[in-house]
Amino acid sequence: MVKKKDYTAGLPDPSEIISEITKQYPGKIAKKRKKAMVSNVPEEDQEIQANVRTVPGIITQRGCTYAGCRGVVLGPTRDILQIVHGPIGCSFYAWLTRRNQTKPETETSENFIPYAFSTDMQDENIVFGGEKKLKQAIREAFELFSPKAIAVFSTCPVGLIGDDVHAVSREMKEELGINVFGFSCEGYRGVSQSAGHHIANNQIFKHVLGNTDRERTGKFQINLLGEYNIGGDAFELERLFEEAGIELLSTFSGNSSYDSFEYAHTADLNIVMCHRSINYIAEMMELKYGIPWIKGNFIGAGSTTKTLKKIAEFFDDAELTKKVAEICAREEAKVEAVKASIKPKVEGKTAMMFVGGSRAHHYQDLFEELGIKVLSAGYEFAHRDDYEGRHVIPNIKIDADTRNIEELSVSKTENEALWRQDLVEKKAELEKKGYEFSSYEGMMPQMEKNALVIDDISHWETEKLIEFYKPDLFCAGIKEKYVVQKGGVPLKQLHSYDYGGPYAGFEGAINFYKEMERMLATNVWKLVDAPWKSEPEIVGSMTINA
Ligand code: CFM
Repeated sequence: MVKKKDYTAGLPDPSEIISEITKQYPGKIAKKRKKAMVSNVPEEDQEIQANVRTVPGIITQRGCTYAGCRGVVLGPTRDILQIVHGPIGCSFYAWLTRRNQTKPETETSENFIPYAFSTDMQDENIVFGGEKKLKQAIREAFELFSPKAIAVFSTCPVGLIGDDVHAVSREMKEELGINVFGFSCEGYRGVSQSAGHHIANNQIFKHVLGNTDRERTGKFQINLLGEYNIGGDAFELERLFEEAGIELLSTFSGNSSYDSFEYAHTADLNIVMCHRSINYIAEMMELKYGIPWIKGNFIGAGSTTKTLKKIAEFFDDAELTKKVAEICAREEAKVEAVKASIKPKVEGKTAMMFVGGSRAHHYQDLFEELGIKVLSAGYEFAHRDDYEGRHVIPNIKIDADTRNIEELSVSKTENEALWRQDLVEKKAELEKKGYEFSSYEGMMPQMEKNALVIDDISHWETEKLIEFYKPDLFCAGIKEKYVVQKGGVPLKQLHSYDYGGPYAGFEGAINFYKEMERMLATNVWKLVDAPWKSEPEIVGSMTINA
């Protein structure tokens, strides 16, 4: 049974646990890992090491570049036929592994999400090249499904043997008369899936976004960037926008369609939800079309209200402002009623979260609403700006791994009709009044003093932190889930939501509160005794000190 610690007087200085953890590592590794651990002082600028290579063998939570491109950014899109060029194993990430939901317009509309398309490369293709097989696969897919667009994703061997997926895509585009484009998103291309986000952003921007100019269909047109419809999150947000009279043109990429990517440049405002995975498209759209972006968060009822009101403030329309206020008041009342019954049961509990590149921050709002204390948090693959805020971007050292990823040079569109001078002026005017555009403060300023912030946490560090903090809840993913739970601590998956959700918006907040009640207001975890406490285990030690 895990004995709980008392944190009512504040969080303990974590330097003791940092040195306990790092003393187990060989010297160089200890030095490197220490830079990724910060004892938080919210009002100070503190530097954390992020977006650098993982120490080999350390058991990271991270995924690969291909996963970030194919699985994360493009995965939720239903009608781009996505072919993975590589051995079949890589298609694990292409096969409904992220609980992306989608709602095609009609029953017969295209939806390729339930399929996994792969070239299934064999030894022979590795030795003699796989381009021929890829062409065949594209033709076969076209004949069978006649999609509007086909995307090709490179896995590690493709880059190693030098297959040119871009040349093949160009040739097939010509031959088939549909949009065909490729991604050089080999797993090894960057230090994590974050590189894959950037590559995905670049190629969508180059090959899709802006292809169709569409007539205006709504008075207030927005795009939602970095919302991936996990567990139906996007459906809840679509409901709110629709009622408010806000036209959601395109979501990148939850519940999205190819067409909506093509006309996304006709929006008036971009709302960035996951800053890590999609800030590139937001920035490029502003440079090319003059469309401004704001950071939003729809995780947490309070954040949802704040973001909706910020959108209304941007459009500055009396009717919209009134409608948004009405919706927020009505929904918040529903949320409050549920919160009133659940909060007393979970208030004062403690949580730790090590997730992705944005949720470790976003979910802190939901925990705050319930009075649950966040002891320690970190991202798997975020960059310093996601921790410390965008003001550090000019100071981030660009290393060889980052230089390896193409940085598109984007300039103002030559099509005068598409350049939104009106929005440029609106932005300048609102900024004078203190309205914030293009800004993100990052996770650390919101965290408590002495909270331990760790980037790219390892398995060993996870175990030591649980021993030290004895949290009531641990948030991570499926790889961590069962080890942590066998130790007597419930784990909430914040990637797939453990098949629950949605957790976004007001209905999402209610769902999350109920989930917290289920997980935290129970005595069942006290009955779990870790098997390794009573059964013999193998103990190893390091023999090198590199
Ligand atoms: Fe953005 Fe994501 Fe996340 Fe991410 Fe992800 Fe994800 Fe995530 Mo898993 S795009 S950074 S690469 S919010 S798949 S929908 S849950 S790690 S925190």
